[in-house]
This record gives sequence, structure tokens and C-alpha cells, in this order.
Amino acid sequence: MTVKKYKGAAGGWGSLVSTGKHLLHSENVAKNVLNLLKTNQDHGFDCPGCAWGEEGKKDRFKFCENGAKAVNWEATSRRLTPVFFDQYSVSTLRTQTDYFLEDQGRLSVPLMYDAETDKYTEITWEGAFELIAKHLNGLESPDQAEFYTSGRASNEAAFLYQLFVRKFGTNNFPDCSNMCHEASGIGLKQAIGIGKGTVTLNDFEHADAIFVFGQNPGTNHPRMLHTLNHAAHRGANIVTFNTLKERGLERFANPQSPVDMMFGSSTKLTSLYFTPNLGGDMAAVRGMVKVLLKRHEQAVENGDRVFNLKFIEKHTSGLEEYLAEVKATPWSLITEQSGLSKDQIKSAATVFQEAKRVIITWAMGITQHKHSVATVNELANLQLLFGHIGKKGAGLCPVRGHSNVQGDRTMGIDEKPPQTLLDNIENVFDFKPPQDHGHNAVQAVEAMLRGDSKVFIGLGGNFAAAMPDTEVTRQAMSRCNLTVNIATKLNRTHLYPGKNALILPCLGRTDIDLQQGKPQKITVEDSFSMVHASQGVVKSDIRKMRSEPAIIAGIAHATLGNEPVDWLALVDDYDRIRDLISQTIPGFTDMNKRLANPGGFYLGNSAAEYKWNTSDQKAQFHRAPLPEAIVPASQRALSKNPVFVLQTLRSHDQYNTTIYGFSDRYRGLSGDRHIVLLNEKDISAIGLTSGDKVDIEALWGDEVVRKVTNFTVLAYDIPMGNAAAYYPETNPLVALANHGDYTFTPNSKSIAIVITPAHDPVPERIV
Ligand SMILES: Nc1nc2c(c(=O)[nH]1)N[C@H]1C(S)=C(S)[C@@H](COP(=O)(O)OP(=O)(O)OC[C@H]3O[C@@H](n4cnc5c(=O)[nH]c(N)nc54)[C@H](O)[C@@H]3O)O[C@H]1N2
Ligand SMILES: Nc1nc2c(c(=O)[nH]1)N[C@H]1C(S)=C(S)[C@@H](COP(=O)(O)OP(=O)(O)OC[C@H]3O[C@@H](n4cnc5c(=O)[nH]c(N)nc54)[C@H](O)[C@@H]3O)O[C@H]1N2
Ligand SMILES: [Mo]
Repeated sequence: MTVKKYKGAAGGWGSLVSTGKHLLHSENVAKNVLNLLKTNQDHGFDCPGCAWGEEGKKDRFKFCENGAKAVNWEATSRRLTPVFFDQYSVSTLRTQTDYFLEDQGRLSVPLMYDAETDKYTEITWEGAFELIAKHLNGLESPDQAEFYTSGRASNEAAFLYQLFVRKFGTNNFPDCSNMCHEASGIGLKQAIGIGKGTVTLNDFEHADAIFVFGQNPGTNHPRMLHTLNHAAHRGANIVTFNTLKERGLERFANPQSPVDMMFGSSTKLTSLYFTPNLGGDMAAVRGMVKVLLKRHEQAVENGDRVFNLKFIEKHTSGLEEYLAEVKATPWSLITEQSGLSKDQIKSAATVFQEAKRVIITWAMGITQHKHSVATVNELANLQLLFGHIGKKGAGLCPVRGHSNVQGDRTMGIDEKPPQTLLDNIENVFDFKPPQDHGHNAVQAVEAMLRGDSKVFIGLGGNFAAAMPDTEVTRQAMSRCNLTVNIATKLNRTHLYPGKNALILPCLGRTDIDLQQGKPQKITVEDSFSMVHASQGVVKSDIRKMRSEPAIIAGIAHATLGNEPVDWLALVDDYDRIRDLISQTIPGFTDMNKRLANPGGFYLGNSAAEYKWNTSDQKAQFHRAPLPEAIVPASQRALSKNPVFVLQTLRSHDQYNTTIYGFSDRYRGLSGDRHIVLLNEKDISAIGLTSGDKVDIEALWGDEVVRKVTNFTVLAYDIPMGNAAAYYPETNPLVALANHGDYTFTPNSKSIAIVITPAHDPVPERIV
């Protein structure tokens, strides 16, 4: 384990060197150079990394360092064959790291679990489909099955999947969005009538100020740094709220700029950087509004104004009640909860007030708390006061995670489907889809645990590692009669099989997808509601892999026959799937034709056109009191030791549960992921020294002990009382019931913990 402060800018040579290393590790260098040149290009594939959008410019390179990692990781030449499972039983594989599991290469044949030998062996595709059909058709009710989706699935795959599952008879669609941006969807729908961001990439070129909340784009959306870089060069103010001083938000050297690369120059991105307490953003924004309200009232006395009264009058409701709430919020609570001083909050308010056009972006630092919906509402409130929605250069921008997580929802991967979707399905396919809400991810685990749900099917992802309360989630999976995972790489979830289990190997974004000898394209939707095509270009060794649409069609055909569609014929030509999407999903008319447009097409955004699809057809101010405390007194009282608030986050060398390596370059950390970052003063206050081994125990208040052991505590620039550690290693600390209000999203960014010297400081684990 080494700690060394990273002094350089984000990007620059460090990014190039890292990209080269991962290129070599793929053992597929020549082909992957071609792959990288096709990343995010017209007639190429959409980067399987994040959901940031494409700039229209004809850049030769449209990938970033972490996009390159994702491409190299998928397009490796290594193949995982049945021979591997001759060597390893599932129990032995459980002792291996996540890195080891995925590093074995691409899954290449369908596999079935044999409980007697505790090994996976090869099965035919037809055998696999029949087994699934037998289990599904044998259930007493379709609601006894769970159909998970991770956000890499294409629109075509997602559409087929939801059609199959609804015809089968359930809305049980737990998905990765349930753990991710659920609060953004719910909060924005309440406020502005649509659960998506209101800006396009072009808006960033016109904003005077960009406020970035709870997001680490240098690692998780690196192409956003280019956008921020342009904005900073234009003189726009970038204001950051992040509990950690993230290097990527401070300084950026553009690897595509010859000047930056030759002369080592870089750009200062953030002009004002605030480090609030975890969960303190709602308080900070409330404070900003309090400052602005006072200024507004003073201005009004002088016949002037600060708020955009014309916009408020014409487009909004609920102002009075909201402002009453703001007045009732005491400064003492605002400064205590945010950890920011009144002066700091005032300075943020001033930048906001002086900007004519403001964009607010956010990610998991906002959405993974108990009060996340209220916080998203608060961000919307601030924008509404100034009319910063619908005009050029202004708006709300939840930056999505998985590259097609937004598209999957649009296609109907939704346990609470809108009535219009259900009605459209009924009209087009002539059957009545189930009307009751289905299970989200937390409810799915609960149902499997109770034994109510007996079949789990995962379209991508790593459910058992991504979900909280690791032991409980794994038990839930093991109790199923059948678990099925459609995947590119072996992962932890596959090692917690039900009584029967299948792993079905699928093609990824970088692979050429041939159906009836004809290459197929798929489509995705980015954070800016742009839909575009994606197509693998470099020939790879696909063995027995099948495409996701083909696998779903195979399952559907075996389970339902040709009802309500000829599944297998649809897959012969994906244009046919898109024709059905055009008929069923609003905004997709003439999809096949419109895809011909380079860069794809824009779905539009009702709020950006001043159409508010809310209960009163107005944009709504929502009022909510600040939470009493981020860790309630009752929880603090569970221990005599000092209680810290822990966030679980991503390193620079991972994609969610996929671990590419052990270097968190911009944070200057490398070697081991079992670490916890604390303020130096906090470390001495609990009688420890940086580098000591510790155990971390969560305080929740039920009987269960939730603990991870033998972590290294490290002194770090982090506000006192706050802690940070990596996901998924710390997922065992989050109780399943510890989730957001209305969202059921695990509170992965505010876990109450105590830290004690390691009870058994034996380094028993392999890295
Ligand atoms: N390379 C790479 N790219 C990815 C991913 C990946 O794992 N690797 N994951 C993808 C996915 S699915 C998602 S959802 C996104 C995630 O993108 P992010 O949301 O950027 O991911 P996290 O690592 O969870 O980082 C949370 C950031 O918010 C800060 N933060 C945490 N809590 C708070 C808080 O309460 N207040 C404030 N102000 N700040 C806080 C943390 O310090 C950290 O900088 O990235 C996507 N892109
Ligand atoms: N503690 C904590 N927990 C968290 C989070 C956190 O910040 N803290 N973040 C949450 C968030 S934001 C999210 S989105 C979830 C992520 O949860 P998931 O989406 O379930 O997890 P991933 O790690 O992205 O899934 C990786 C696996 O997907 C498979 N895969 C990769 N590409 C493809 C493909 O093209 N097709 C198919 N079928 N499979 C593919 C590979 O087998 C790989 O092992 O985790 C959540 N969990
Ligand atoms: Mo996510």
C-alpha cells in the first residue's frame, strides 16, 4: 500500500501511460488500437464506459483513459473455457478476488452449475433455454421471478426483455438504476414533470456558471473534463461541492492538446471548491437560497428583484410554502450539517446570482443518501427561482452512470411503469400487461430471501456484489431454484448460484454482431437524451457467445412460443425490433430512418420546452425540512466510540464491481483497496496512527453485526467526522433496509460506522 500526493493535473501524460498499460494487458494490442479509433465515432461503437454525450466535432480520438480501460477489458483476447472450471470449484473461486475472476477473460460457452460437483460445466444453448422455460412455466405466479437489468444493455435488448417479461406476466424489474440515479428520476419528475436532465451538451458552451455536486468526473466521466475545460477557457465559473478534493475537478491537462502535452500546461477547472460534510448538500443549497432570499427582499424594497419573478409567476407553483420553509430553517442547522461557514455559502450564492445561465450537475454524492429526493428537489428549487430551466446554457443535469441506463428506462425497464407505456403495449401487442407495480432491487432481495421469488435472471451486471448487505444478498440468491446470468465476464454473482444456475456468455459493444450473416447495430441513449447507433467493427473470436437480443429471444421463444411476437424472426434483423420500438415508445417514431443521421437523434425534453407534466401542469417548488441529522441520535447512541459517516466510492481503476487494477492515481493511493480514509485529527482522536490496521463496524440497530476487518486507516484531506472507502469491498456495511426515502436506493454515501484497531491483524487476504 502506498500513499503519495498526486501533484499533476488530471489527464496529461499520466492518462496516456495508463491507457498504454491497459492496452498491453488486453493481449490484443493491434485490434484494440483499431477499436479505440472507432470508440464513439459514427459507424463505430458507443463507449461501454459512462453515459456522457458525444460532441459533434470530428475528433480523431473520442475516448478517454477510463473508456480505453473499459474497451481493453472487454476486447481482451483471453477466453474462459470449460477447462477452467475443471480446475476450480465454485467454492474455491469464492476465495479469489474480483480482479482475478474477470481477468480470466471472456466467457465463451453457456455454462450450467452442477451442485453435486460444485462446478460449472458446458450446456447447449437449447438446453439452457429449455431449463429456464421449465422453471418459469412451473411457477405458481409470474411474480415469483425477478428480472434484473444492468445499464449496459442496448435499447433493442431492453425492449425485447421488458416485452417478454410483461407478456410472461410481471413488472418485477429490479435494475441498477435502483441503486444509482433513482432519486434524480423521482425528484425531477415531481419538480419538473420529467425524470431526465434538461440540458444538452451544447448548453455547456453557453453557461456562465456550472455547479458540480457530489461527482468525480475525472474518474467516472472523464470526457466531461473536456467540456469543463472549454467552459473554463471561456471564463465560465465552475463551482464544486465535493467532500473530497478530487484532483480531476481541480486541474486538467488535455491529452489531445499538443500544447498541454509538450509544455506541461494545464487548466484550473474549479474556481470555488467547497468540501461539505457527507449528506450536507441540501443544507448548503438551502443556505444559498436563504442568502439569495434576503438579497431578493432587500432588492424588492428598492424596486428591484433578484429572483426571476416573471418565470416564477408563469411557470411554477408552491413558491410561498417553499420560502416559508427556507425562512424556518435555522442557520445553525445549515452550517452544522453542511460543514460550511455562512461566508462560504454566501460566496457560492454570489457566483450563482451573478451568472445569467447556470447548469447544475450531480451524481452519486447526491443520490445515495436517505434524503436524496429532497436534495434533488432543492437543486430544482434553486434553478426555478432564477428560471434556469429551458433556456440555452441553463438547466438540471443528473450525470448518469452506465452507458445506457437512461435508455433502458426509456425502453420500459421500470418496476413502476407509466400508464402510457402499459397502454401502448396493449395497443401494439394486443395483450394486457400486468398493471401492478413490481419489485425494485431491494424488494427483489427481500422476496428471494423469504422464498417468495424462486427465479433470478440477470441481464448483465453483478447483482450480488453491487447490492448492499452482502451476506444477505448472497443468501437470497442461493435460495432461488434457478439463477441465470447473461454476462461477458465471470463475476462474484455467478459464485452464489441457486439450486440450479446458468451463465450465458454474450457479445459486448466492441464485438461484431452478425445475424443471418448481416452485421447488426444496436442503439443507446446518453445523459442528454441523444439516441445513437453503436456497432462493433473489429472481428473477435466469439466462440459460442450470442448477442443479448438473441439470448432474450431464445428464452422468450422457449417460454412463450411465438407469443405475442415471432421472437426469433425479430432477431434476424434488429431493424424489426426498432420498428416495434417506434410503435410503442413515445419519441421514437421512424427510429430506423432517423438513426441514419450521424450523431443520432434527440428525444427532446418536455421541461426544456416549458411543458410541465406534473399534477398541476406547473413546475413545482417542493418544501422539505432538512434532515435532523445525517446520523440520527438514536443511531449514534448505539456505540460509545466516536461515530463517523462513511461514503463508499469508486477508485480510478475500476468500473463499478469490475476492478481493472489497484491504482487510484488522482488520489495518490495504490496497492490495496482495503483502506479507509479519515482526517488526521480523527485518527489521533481514536488513538491510532495513519497506516494502522482497523476493523470497521456499521451502526444500524438490528441484531446483525455488519463488519469488515483488517482495513488500513489512512490520513487524508477530508472534513472531520467523514470517512471514505471503496465499493464493493464495503458493501457488507450497508443494511438492506438502510435506503433512501421513496427511492429504495442503498444509502451508500452515508453509513454510520465506528473504527477500532483490528482485532485479528493477520493479513489473510490476497489483494
Ligand atoms: N471509470 C468509471 N466510470 C464510471 C463508473 C466507474 O465505476 N468507473 N461508474 C459509472 C456509474 S454506474 C456511475 S453511477 C457513475 C458514478 O459517478 P460518481 O458519482 O462520480 O461516482 P462515485 O465514485 O460514487 O463518487 C461520488 C463522488 O461524490 C463525492 N461525494 C460523496 N458523497 C458526497 C456528498 O454527500 N456530498 C458531496 N458534495 N460530495 C459527495 C465523492 O467524494 C466522489 O467524488 O460513474 C459511471 N462511470
Ligand atoms: N456501496 C456501494 N454500492 C453501489 C454503488 C456505490 O457507489 N456504493 N453504486 C451503485 C451503482 S451507481 C450501480 S449502477 C450499481 C452497478 O451494478 P451492476 O450494473 O450490477 O454492476 P457492474 O459492476 O456494472 O456489472 C459488471 C458485470 O457486468 C457484466 N457485463 C459487462 N458488460 C456487459 C455487457 O455488455 N452485457 C452483459 N450482459 N453483461 C456485461 C460483466 O460480467 C461484469 O462482471 O452498483 C451500485 N452499488
Ligand atoms: Mo450507477
